[in-house]
Amino acid sequence: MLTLHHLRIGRSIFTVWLAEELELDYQIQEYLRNPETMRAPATLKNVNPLGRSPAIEDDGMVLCESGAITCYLLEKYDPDHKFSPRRTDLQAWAEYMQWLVYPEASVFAPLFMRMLAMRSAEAKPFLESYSAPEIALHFGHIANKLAGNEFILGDNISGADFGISYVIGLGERLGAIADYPTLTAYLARNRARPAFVRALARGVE
Ligand SMILES: N[C@@H](CCC(=O)N[C@@H](CS)C(=O)NCC(=O)O)C(=O)O
Repeated sequence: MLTLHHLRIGRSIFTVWLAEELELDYQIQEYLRNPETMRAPATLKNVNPLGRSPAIEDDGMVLCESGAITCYLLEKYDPDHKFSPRRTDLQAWAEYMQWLVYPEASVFAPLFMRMLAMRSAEAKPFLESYSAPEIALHFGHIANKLAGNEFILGDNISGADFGISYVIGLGERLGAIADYPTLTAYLARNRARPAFVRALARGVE
């Protein structure tokens, strides 16, 4: 059976949400962060050498990186392409891939800088002078794309919505989305989906 290694608090709840959208048969292995360092427990390194979550085990294979896990799960468990365009529609697929990799590749870094600055006992003006305009750039970009759309690619949910929801949720925790009602509404809509509610019942955020 598919095993999903889920570290609280973090991005893996969005993989649990995807598993629920796909109505997969899976089990969750849950990990708690060290409350002082906020790092993952060493046991996660028994799963993958980087000790990162999400990670999945399926058919004897261990896979990390949330975007790669999304692609794998959809390739295997979404043969009708309800959550991604077919590659034969090359432009639609390329746009989908762009939005799928964008959260981890571009949006996360300035959010992480803010998180570290907020956790630091001393002010970090250099970090904040870089991260604040970058966060505004990315959240403005996502809000523009979402304007009038229910999901990032239009009327239908896709694999790209899981990572986008993660970075917006992180932005919410960091107090960075108050100026973007479009993002707040998108997050609320996604969290209200039955699959997300089921995900939260199985693996707390
Ligand atoms: N780019 C990776 C990032 C994975 C990652 O860093 N996950 C965090 C949890 S949200 C983690 O495992 N952190 C462990 C630690 O910092 O000790 C992905 O998209 O999966």
